[in-house]
Amino acid sequence: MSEDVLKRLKEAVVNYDVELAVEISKEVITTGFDPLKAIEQGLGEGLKIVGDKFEAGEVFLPMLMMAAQAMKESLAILEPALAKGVSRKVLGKVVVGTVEGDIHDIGKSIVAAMLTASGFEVHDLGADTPTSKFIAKAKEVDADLIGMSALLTTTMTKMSEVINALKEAGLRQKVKVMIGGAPVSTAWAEKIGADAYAEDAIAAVDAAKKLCGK
Ligand code: B1M
Repeated sequence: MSEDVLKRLKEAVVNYDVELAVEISKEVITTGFDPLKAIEQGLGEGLKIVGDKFEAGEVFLPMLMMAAQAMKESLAILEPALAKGVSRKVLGKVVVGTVEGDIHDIGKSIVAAMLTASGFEVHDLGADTPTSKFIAKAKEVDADLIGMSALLTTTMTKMSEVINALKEAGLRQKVKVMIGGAPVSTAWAEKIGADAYAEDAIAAVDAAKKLCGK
Protein backbone atom coordinates (compact mmCIF):
# COMPACT_ATOMS: atom_id res chain seq x y z
CA MET A 1 0.00 0.00 0.00
CA SER A 2 1.45 3.35 -0.99
CA GLU A 3 1.51 6.65 0.87
CA ASP A 4 -1.69 7.62 -0.96
CA VAL A 5 -3.55 5.91 1.86
CA LEU A 6 -2.63 8.92 4.04
CA LYS A 7 -4.25 11.26 1.54
CA ARG A 8 -7.38 9.09 1.35
CA LEU A 9 -7.68 8.92 5.15
CA LYS A 10 -7.26 12.68 5.41
CA GLU A 11 -9.93 13.27 2.76
CA ALA A 12 -12.37 10.86 4.40
CA VAL A 13 -12.17 12.88 7.65
CA VAL A 14 -12.35 16.23 5.82
CA ASN A 15 -15.48 14.96 4.04
CA TYR A 16 -17.00 13.68 7.33
CA ASP A 17 -17.19 10.22 5.75
CA VAL A 18 -17.17 7.86 8.74
CA GLU A 19 -17.80 4.71 6.67
CA LEU A 20 -15.00 5.43 4.22
CA ALA A 21 -12.52 6.25 7.01
CA VAL A 22 -13.35 2.92 8.67
CA GLU A 23 -13.03 1.05 5.38
CA ILE A 24 -9.58 2.55 4.64
CA SER A 25 -8.47 1.84 8.24
CA LYS A 26 -9.34 -1.84 7.74
CA GLU A 27 -7.25 -1.73 4.55
CA VAL A 28 -4.34 -0.29 6.62
CA ILE A 29 -4.52 -3.33 8.90
CA THR A 30 -4.77 -5.94 6.16
CA THR A 31 -1.88 -4.46 4.18
CA GLY A 32 0.38 -3.99 7.21
CA PHE A 33 0.77 -0.23 6.67
CA ASP A 34 2.16 1.64 9.72
CA PRO A 35 -0.91 2.31 11.93
CA LEU A 36 0.68 5.23 13.79
CA LYS A 37 1.49 6.96 10.53
CA ALA A 38 -2.11 6.37 9.41
CA ILE A 39 -3.41 7.92 12.63
CA GLU A 40 -1.11 10.92 12.80
CA GLN A 41 -0.38 11.76 9.17
CA GLY A 42 -3.71 10.65 7.71
CA LEU A 43 -6.67 10.92 10.09
CA GLY A 44 -5.03 13.51 12.38
CA GLU A 45 -4.17 15.82 9.49
CA GLY A 46 -7.79 15.66 8.31
CA LEU A 47 -9.06 16.51 11.77
CA LYS A 48 -6.67 19.48 11.92
CA ILE A 49 -8.13 20.85 8.70
CA VAL A 50 -11.70 20.53 9.99
CA GLY A 51 -10.64 22.10 13.32
CA ASP A 52 -9.14 25.10 11.51
CA LYS A 53 -12.33 25.49 9.45
CA PHE A 54 -14.36 25.32 12.68
CA GLU A 55 -12.21 28.06 14.20
CA ALA A 56 -12.68 30.19 11.09
CA GLY A 57 -16.46 29.74 11.31
CA GLU A 58 -16.52 27.85 8.01
CA VAL A 59 -18.00 24.66 9.50
CA PHE A 60 -20.26 24.12 12.51
CA LEU A 61 -20.13 21.86 15.55
CA PRO A 62 -22.15 18.93 14.07
CA MET A 63 -19.59 18.68 11.24
CA LEU A 64 -16.70 18.81 13.67
CA MET A 65 -18.41 16.02 15.60
CA MET A 66 -18.78 13.88 12.46
CA ALA A 67 -15.09 14.36 11.65
CA ALA A 68 -14.19 13.38 15.23
CA GLN A 69 -16.48 10.32 14.91
CA ALA A 70 -14.63 9.25 11.75
CA MET A 71 -11.36 9.51 13.69
CA LYS A 72 -12.70 7.64 16.74
CA GLU A 73 -14.22 4.73 14.78
CA SER A 74 -11.01 4.41 12.78
CA LEU A 75 -8.92 4.49 15.96
CA ALA A 76 -10.91 1.55 17.33
CA ILE A 77 -9.61 -0.45 14.35
CA LEU A 78 -6.04 0.88 14.31
CA GLU A 79 -5.18 1.03 18.03
CA PRO A 80 -4.96 -2.75 18.62
CA ALA A 81 -2.30 -2.88 15.88
CA LEU A 82 -0.20 -0.32 17.79
CA ALA A 83 -0.04 -2.67 20.74
CA LYS A 84 1.63 -5.51 18.79
CA GLY A 85 5.06 -6.51 20.02
CA VAL A 86 4.59 -5.25 23.58
CA SER A 87 7.38 -6.35 25.89
CA ARG A 88 6.20 -8.20 28.98
CA LYS A 89 8.36 -6.23 31.36
CA VAL A 90 6.38 -3.28 32.75
CA LEU A 91 8.36 -0.05 32.30
CA GLY A 92 6.20 1.86 34.76
CA LYS A 93 2.65 2.47 35.94
CA VAL A 94 0.93 5.44 34.33
CA VAL A 95 -2.42 7.04 35.13
CA VAL A 96 -3.70 9.06 32.17
CA GLY A 97 -6.74 11.21 31.62
CA THR A 98 -8.11 14.39 30.11
CA VAL A 99 -8.62 17.00 32.81
CA GLU A 100 -11.96 18.00 34.31
CA GLY A 101 -14.32 20.01 32.09
CA ASP A 102 -12.65 18.82 28.89
CA ILE A 103 -14.24 16.12 26.75
CA HIS A 104 -11.49 15.89 24.09
CA ASP A 105 -10.11 12.37 24.33
CA ILE A 106 -8.71 11.44 20.92
CA GLY A 107 -5.11 12.60 21.49
CA LYS A 108 -5.10 11.25 25.05
CA SER A 109 -6.27 7.84 23.80
CA ILE A 110 -3.50 7.72 21.18
CA VAL A 111 -0.93 8.55 23.87
CA ALA A 112 -2.41 5.86 26.16
CA ALA A 113 -2.30 3.30 23.33
CA MET A 114 1.32 4.15 22.49
CA LEU A 115 2.37 3.94 26.14
CA THR A 116 0.68 0.54 26.43
CA ALA A 117 2.33 -0.58 23.20
CA SER A 118 5.71 0.49 24.56
CA GLY A 119 5.40 -1.59 27.72
CA PHE A 120 3.81 0.70 30.32
CA GLU A 121 0.91 -0.40 32.52
CA VAL A 122 -1.66 2.26 31.64
CA HIS A 123 -4.74 3.19 33.67
CA ASP A 124 -6.87 5.39 31.42
CA LEU A 125 -9.41 7.49 33.32
CA GLY A 126 -11.00 8.82 30.14
CA ALA A 127 -12.08 12.42 29.61
CA ASP A 128 -13.50 15.05 32.00
CA THR A 129 -11.52 13.56 34.89
CA PRO A 130 -11.91 15.24 38.30
CA THR A 131 -8.68 16.04 40.15
CA SER A 132 -9.66 13.72 43.01
CA LYS A 133 -9.94 10.80 40.57
CA PHE A 134 -6.35 11.30 39.34
CA ILE A 135 -5.09 11.25 42.92
CA ALA A 136 -7.21 8.29 44.05
CA LYS A 137 -6.13 6.19 41.06
CA ALA A 138 -2.46 7.10 41.50
CA LYS A 139 -2.66 5.93 45.12
CA GLU A 140 -4.63 2.79 44.24
CA VAL A 141 -2.21 1.54 41.59
CA ASP A 142 0.96 2.99 43.15
CA ALA A 143 1.60 5.03 40.00
CA ASP A 144 5.00 6.24 38.83
CA LEU A 145 3.54 8.83 36.51
CA ILE A 146 0.38 10.87 35.94
CA GLY A 147 -0.24 11.97 32.34
CA MET A 148 -2.72 14.76 31.77
CA SER A 149 -4.20 16.00 28.53
CA ALA A 150 -6.04 19.31 27.95
CA LEU A 151 -7.29 20.75 24.68
CA LEU A 152 -8.96 23.90 25.96
CA THR A 153 -7.33 27.05 27.29
CA THR A 154 -10.12 27.08 29.88
CA THR A 155 -9.24 23.61 31.23
CA MET A 156 -5.42 23.61 31.13
CA THR A 157 -5.41 25.29 34.55
CA LYS A 158 -6.81 22.05 35.99
CA MET A 159 -3.34 20.58 35.49
CA SER A 160 -1.85 22.74 38.23
CA GLU A 161 -4.80 21.77 40.45
CA VAL A 162 -3.80 18.11 40.09
CA ILE A 163 -0.14 18.90 40.84
CA ASN A 164 -1.17 20.82 43.98
CA ALA A 165 -3.40 17.93 45.06
CA LEU A 166 -0.47 15.54 44.58
CA LYS A 167 1.62 17.75 46.85
CA GLU A 168 -1.15 17.85 49.46
CA ALA A 169 -1.39 14.06 49.35
CA GLY A 170 2.39 13.84 49.97
CA LEU A 171 2.88 12.07 46.63
CA ARG A 172 4.65 14.68 44.55
CA GLN A 173 8.16 13.30 45.19
CA LYS A 174 7.12 9.84 44.07
CA VAL A 175 4.72 10.53 41.21
CA LYS A 176 6.09 12.30 38.12
CA VAL A 177 3.81 14.45 35.96
CA MET A 178 3.66 14.68 32.17
CA ILE A 179 1.33 16.99 30.27
CA GLY A 180 0.21 17.36 26.66
CA GLY A 181 -2.46 18.77 24.37
CA ALA A 182 -2.69 21.60 21.85
CA PRO A 183 -2.77 24.64 24.19
CA VAL A 184 0.01 23.48 26.53
CA SER A 185 3.77 23.81 26.08
CA THR A 186 7.14 23.39 27.77
CA ALA A 187 6.72 26.89 29.19
CA TRP A 188 3.35 25.90 30.72
CA ALA A 189 4.90 22.71 32.13
CA GLU A 190 7.63 24.80 33.78
CA LYS A 191 5.13 27.33 35.09
CA ILE A 192 2.95 24.74 36.83
CA GLY A 193 5.85 22.52 37.93
CA ALA A 194 5.14 19.51 35.69
CA ASP A 195 8.12 17.24 34.97
CA ALA A 196 7.63 17.05 31.20
CA TYR A 197 5.63 18.30 28.25
CA ALA A 198 5.19 16.03 25.23
CA GLU A 199 4.16 17.33 21.84
CA ASP A 200 2.87 14.04 20.46
CA ALA A 201 2.52 10.34 21.27
CA ILE A 202 6.11 9.45 20.32
CA ALA A 203 7.48 12.26 22.49
CA ALA A 204 5.16 11.10 25.29
CA VAL A 205 6.68 7.61 25.21
CA ASP A 206 10.23 9.04 25.26
CA ALA A 207 9.39 11.37 28.14
CA ALA A 208 7.64 8.61 30.11
CA LYS A 209 10.69 6.36 29.73
CA LYS A 210 13.01 9.10 30.99
CA LEU A 211 10.71 9.98 33.89
CA CYS A 212 10.43 6.33 34.90
CA GLY A 213 14.21 5.93 34.66
CA LYS A 214 14.16 3.61 31.61
CO1 B1M B 1 -13.00 20.84 20.12
N1 B1M B 1 -11.88 22.44 20.30
N2 B1M B 1 -14.38 21.70 21.20
N3 B1M B 1 -14.02 19.24 19.79
N4 B1M B 1 -11.64 20.36 18.92
C1 B1M B 1 -10.53 22.36 19.76
C2 B1M B 1 -9.53 21.93 20.83
C3 B1M B 1 -10.31 23.84 19.27
C4 B1M B 1 -8.83 24.28 19.21
C5 B1M B 1 -11.04 24.01 17.90
C6 B1M B 1 -10.88 25.38 17.33
O1 B1M B 1 -11.62 26.28 17.69
N5 B1M B 1 -9.94 25.54 16.43
C7 B1M B 1 -11.14 24.64 20.33
C8 B1M B 1 -10.37 25.05 21.60
C9 B1M B 1 -10.07 26.53 21.66
C10 B1M B 1 -9.23 26.82 22.86
O2 B1M B 1 -9.60 26.59 23.98
N6 B1M B 1 -8.06 27.35 22.58
C11 B1M B 1 -12.26 23.66 20.63
C12 B1M B 1 -13.50 23.99 21.20
C13 B1M B 1 -13.74 25.48 21.43
C14 B1M B 1 -14.48 23.03 21.53
C15 B1M B 1 -15.83 23.26 22.22
C16 B1M B 1 -15.83 24.26 23.38
C17 B1M B 1 -16.83 23.66 21.09
C18 B1M B 1 -18.23 24.05 21.55
O3 B1M B 1 -18.91 23.30 22.17
N7 B1M B 1 -18.57 25.25 21.20
C19 B1M B 1 -16.17 21.83 22.71
C20 B1M B 1 -15.53 21.51 24.07
C21 B1M B 1 -16.44 20.90 25.05
C22 B1M B 1 -15.66 20.50 26.31
O4 B1M B 1 -14.63 19.83 26.25
N8 B1M B 1 -16.16 20.91 27.44
C23 B1M B 1 -15.48 21.01 21.68
C24 B1M B 1 -15.91 19.76 21.29
C25 B1M B 1 -15.26 18.97 20.34
C26 B1M B 1 -15.81 17.66 19.78
C27 B1M B 1 -16.67 16.86 20.76
C28 B1M B 1 -16.64 17.98 18.55
C29 B1M B 1 -14.49 16.97 19.30
C30 B1M B 1 -13.82 16.08 20.38
C31 B1M B 1 -14.14 14.61 20.24
C32 B1M B 1 -13.34 13.79 21.18
O5 B1M B 1 -12.20 14.07 21.54
N9 B1M B 1 -13.97 12.71 21.63
C33 B1M B 1 -13.58 18.17 19.06
C34 B1M B 1 -12.42 18.16 18.26
C35 B1M B 1 -12.19 16.88 17.45
C36 B1M B 1 -11.51 19.24 18.20
C37 B1M B 1 -10.27 19.41 17.28
C38 B1M B 1 -10.76 19.72 15.87
C39 B1M B 1 -9.31 18.25 17.19
C40 B1M B 1 -8.80 17.68 18.52
C41 B1M B 1 -8.18 16.33 18.25
O6 B1M B 1 -8.74 15.31 18.56
N10 B1M B 1 -7.03 16.36 17.54
C42 B1M B 1 -9.52 20.63 17.99
C43 B1M B 1 -8.76 21.51 17.02
C44 B1M B 1 -7.28 21.19 17.01
O7 B1M B 1 -6.72 20.64 17.95
N11 B1M B 1 -6.66 21.62 15.95
C45 B1M B 1 -10.62 21.22 18.81
C46 B1M B 1 -6.33 15.14 17.09
C47 B1M B 1 -5.46 14.60 18.21
C48 B1M B 1 -4.70 13.38 17.72
O8 B1M B 1 -4.52 15.62 18.53
O9 B1M B 1 -5.62 16.08 20.76
O10 B1M B 1 -3.72 17.53 19.91
P1 B1M B 1 -4.37 16.20 20.00
O11 B1M B 1 -3.33 15.18 20.68
C49 B1M B 1 -1.98 15.05 20.26
C50 B1M B 1 -1.02 16.00 20.99
O12 B1M B 1 -1.63 17.20 21.46
C51 B1M B 1 -0.45 15.16 22.08
O13 B1M B 1 -0.38 13.88 21.49
C52 B1M B 1 -1.56 13.66 20.69
C53 B1M B 1 -1.19 12.71 19.57
O14 B1M B 1 -0.23 13.27 18.71
N12 B1M B 1 -1.15 15.00 23.35
C54 B1M B 1 -0.47 14.57 24.45
C55 B1M B 1 -2.45 15.13 23.68
N13 B1M B 1 -2.64 14.82 24.96
C56 B1M B 1 -1.45 14.44 25.46
C57 B1M B 1 -1.09 13.99 26.73
C58 B1M B 1 0.26 13.71 26.96
C59 B1M B 1 1.21 13.85 25.96
C60 B1M B 1 0.86 14.28 24.70
O15 B1M B 1 0.72 13.26 28.14
C61 B1M B 1 -0.18 12.83 29.08
